Amino acid sequence: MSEYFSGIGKIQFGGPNSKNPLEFKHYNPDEVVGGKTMRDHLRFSVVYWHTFSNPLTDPFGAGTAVRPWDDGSNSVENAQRKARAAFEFFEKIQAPFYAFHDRDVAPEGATLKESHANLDAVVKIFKEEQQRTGVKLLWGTANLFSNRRYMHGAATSPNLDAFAYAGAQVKKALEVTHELGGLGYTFWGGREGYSTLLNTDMKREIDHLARFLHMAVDYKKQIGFNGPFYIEPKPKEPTKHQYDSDAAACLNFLRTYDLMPYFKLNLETNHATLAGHEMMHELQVAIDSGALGSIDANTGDPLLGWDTDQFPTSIYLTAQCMFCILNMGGFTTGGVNFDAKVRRESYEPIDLFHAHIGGMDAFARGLKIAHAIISDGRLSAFVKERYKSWDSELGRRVESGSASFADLESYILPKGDVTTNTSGRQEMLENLINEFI
Ligand code: XUL
Ligand code: CO
Repeated sequence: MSEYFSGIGKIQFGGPNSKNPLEFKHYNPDEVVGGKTMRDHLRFSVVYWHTFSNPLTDPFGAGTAVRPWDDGSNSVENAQRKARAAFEFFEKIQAPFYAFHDRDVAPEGATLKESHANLDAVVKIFKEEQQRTGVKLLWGTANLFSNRRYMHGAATSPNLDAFAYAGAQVKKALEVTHELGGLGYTFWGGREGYSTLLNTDMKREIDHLARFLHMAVDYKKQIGFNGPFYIEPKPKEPTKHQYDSDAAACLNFLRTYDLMPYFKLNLETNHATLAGHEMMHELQVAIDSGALGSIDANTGDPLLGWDTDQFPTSIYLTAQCMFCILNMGGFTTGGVNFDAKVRRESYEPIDLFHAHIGGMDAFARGLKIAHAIISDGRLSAFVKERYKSWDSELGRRVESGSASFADLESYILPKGDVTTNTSGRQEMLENLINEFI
C-alpha cells in the first residue's frame, strides 16, 4: 500500500523535555488522569474537511496546499486515494476518531443519484480502513451550504425544492453515518439564517427547520441509528444572522419544538467568540441543560473578526474547556474534534502533524490542569461558600418554590438592610488558577 506521509512514523509520547517537534510532549494516550486514560478523556477527532479537503484558499487567493495524494481531479479514484491518506494520518497522529461532511469525502455528481453512488464508493474504503485501523467515526454530517442550490438556505430556504434536496441529502448522510457505525450526527446551520429581514419570513423559516429536524428524528428511528443528533451553534458567517446563533438560542429552539430529547449541542470555540461569549460560557449553558454533546476544538484570532478556525494552543482555554467537561462527568458519545485548519502559509503535509500535535498537547495539559484544580477543591469550596446563605431555611423554601414576596418582606424588614455581602475575590481566584497553569 502506498505511504503518503513517508518519513513520518507514528507520533510517540516523548515527554515534556522532548525537543522533537514530531513527538507529543504532554499527550500520553495511556496515562491515567483521575481514573481514566487521556485517550478516553479527550477522544480526539480529526476533521476531513479542513485536513484533507481544504486547499487553503482565502477570500483573496487560490489554495496553497501541497497534498501529494491529490491529483487535482474531481474523480472518485482521487477521493478514494485521499481516504487512504486520511486514515494513514489518523493512525500516525493517534486520533481514535474522525468526522466528515458528505461532500468532503466524495465529489458531487451530475445528479443526486450519482452523488450518492460517489459517496458509497468512498464509504467502502472508509469501512475497510476503519476495520484495519480501529479508527471510528465521531459524527457525520451533510454539506447543505456550498452548492449554489442552497443560496437561500436549505431547511430554511423559501424554495421547497431546496428543502427537498436537503432532506434527500441528509437521508443519505444518515444512512452512511449509520453504516459506518458513527457515534453521532451533526447539524450545523450552514446557510440557515438571513442576510436581510426585508425578504425573510423568519417564523416560517424556523418552523420549517423544526419540521426538517423532526423528519430526521423519524428517519433515525426508522433505520435504527441510536447516536445523538448535535446542533452546532454559530451566530454569523455565512449569513448575517444564523438561527442557531448560540447555545441559549439553540436550547430555546429545541424546547419550543419538542426536540430536546433527540439533540445535544456540539460547541465550537471560534463560534462562541463570534457570538461574544467565552467558550466556558457556552459549555456551561449547555451543561446546565444536560445538553453538552461534543466540542469542535479550535480558536479564533482576537484581532480578526471571522471564523479563522485555528488550532487551539492556549492552555488557559483548554484548561477551562476541560474544567467544564470534567465537572460534567466527561464525554459519552462526543469528543474533542479539531475543526481547525493550518494557516495558508503552512502548506506542507508535515504542518498537519505540527498542528494536531500542538492541539492535542494543549488539551492534554488542559486536562491535567483542570483535574488538579478540581482535586485541590479550593475553587469549588469558594463557590459553595459564596452561596451559603441559600442553605438557610428561607433559602431552601425559595429554591423549592414555597416562599412568597410576603415571606421575603417579613424576613428582611427586621434586618433593615443588606449588610452581609462578601467579596467576590475574582483576583484571588485568578491567582489560584495561575498556580496550576
Ligand atoms: C463551520 C463549522 C462546520 C461544522 C460542520 O463554521 O464549524 O464545519 O463543524 O458542518
Ligand atoms: Co465546527
